[in-house]
Amino acid sequence: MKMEWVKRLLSGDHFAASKLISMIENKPSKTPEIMRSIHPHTGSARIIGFTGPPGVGKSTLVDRFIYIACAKNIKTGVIAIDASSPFTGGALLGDRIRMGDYSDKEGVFIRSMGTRGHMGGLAEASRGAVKILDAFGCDLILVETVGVGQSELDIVKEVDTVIVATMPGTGDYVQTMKAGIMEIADIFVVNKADLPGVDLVCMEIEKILDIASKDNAWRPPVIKTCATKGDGLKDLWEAVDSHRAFLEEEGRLEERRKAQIREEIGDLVLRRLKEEFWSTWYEEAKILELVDRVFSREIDLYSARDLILERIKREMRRPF
Ligand SMILES: Nc1nc2c(ncn2[C@@H]2O[C@H](COP(=O)(O)OP(=O)(O)OP(=O)(O)O)[C@@H](O)[C@H]2O)c(=O)[nH]1
Ligand SMILES: [Mg+2]
Repeated sequence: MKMEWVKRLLSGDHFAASKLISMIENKPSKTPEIMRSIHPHTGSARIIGFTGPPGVGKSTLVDRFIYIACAKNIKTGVIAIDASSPFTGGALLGDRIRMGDYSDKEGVFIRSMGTRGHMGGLAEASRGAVKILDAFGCDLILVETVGVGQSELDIVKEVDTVIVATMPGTGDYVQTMKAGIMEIADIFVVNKADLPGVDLVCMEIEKILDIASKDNAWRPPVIKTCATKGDGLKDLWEAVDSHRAFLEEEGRLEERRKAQIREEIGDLVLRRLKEEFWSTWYEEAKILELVDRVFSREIDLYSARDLILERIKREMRRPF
């Protein structure tokens, strides 16, 4: 049954793409088999991440990108992770793009994924969704993530180019960017350039870049946009193209993607180990016995840990 959906996906069936994403969202036990069968068909899409604090205009920027991509006949997929605002694509393209699971009119596939109902974790589900859209034949995949912190850092694990969006009046955000976000941004966007204070934010970012950028090979450009009017979008698109060209030099894209694969393998292994621990070990009488022994001061916590690890090592030889 799953293979049938995969076959339909590979032949470009929108509904199959939607169905398979639902499968990995709702039944993560099916994910390995799906991923195994689509893996040979992935790797050719360009993947761009849009991140930044709530309300800066990420969805509006993504909308604009969809619009440009459509005009260039680029098959585009969008994954919006935990985004609170809907796409306004309708306003841009009449009723040709509708927010929803799939829109098969213009070669655009849009999908929102929320934190709720993800048995296997949102990061894993969203990475899976990106791979499904890749196998589906999307040439361009846009990933929107909202929030500050982990979700922004997770984004680099799946994209080629990270666009960090800010807007005037986000001084605090710019300050926190020093911690972590500077390193992940390939391009900065200061959106809502129609509002006062835009140059100040640009200057702030440039100042931080002056101090932070040790690797001179790529200095993230800072682009001003007004997404609602479409101003600056051409510059942003060009910046993405330049970054792509940069990645394609000296094997950087390959290096980046291999680093991502490494991270993903690591995440999968750790998740599997955790599951094994919680499901099999934590409930076992054996651990309760260890708790008693630690409580009575017969052994200490670290010895208890080592005893468990020893046993896991032994028993891991059996299949999970
Ligand atoms: N003035 C102005 N408003 C904008 C601009 N871009 C987007 N907006 C508005 O800002 C609001 C938020 O835009 P979204 O695109 O939904 O922002 P977002 O970052 O996707 O928001 P979340 O998904 O909730 O994090 C909407 O009312 C937009 O119309 C802009 O360039 N200028
Ligand atoms: Mg949004």
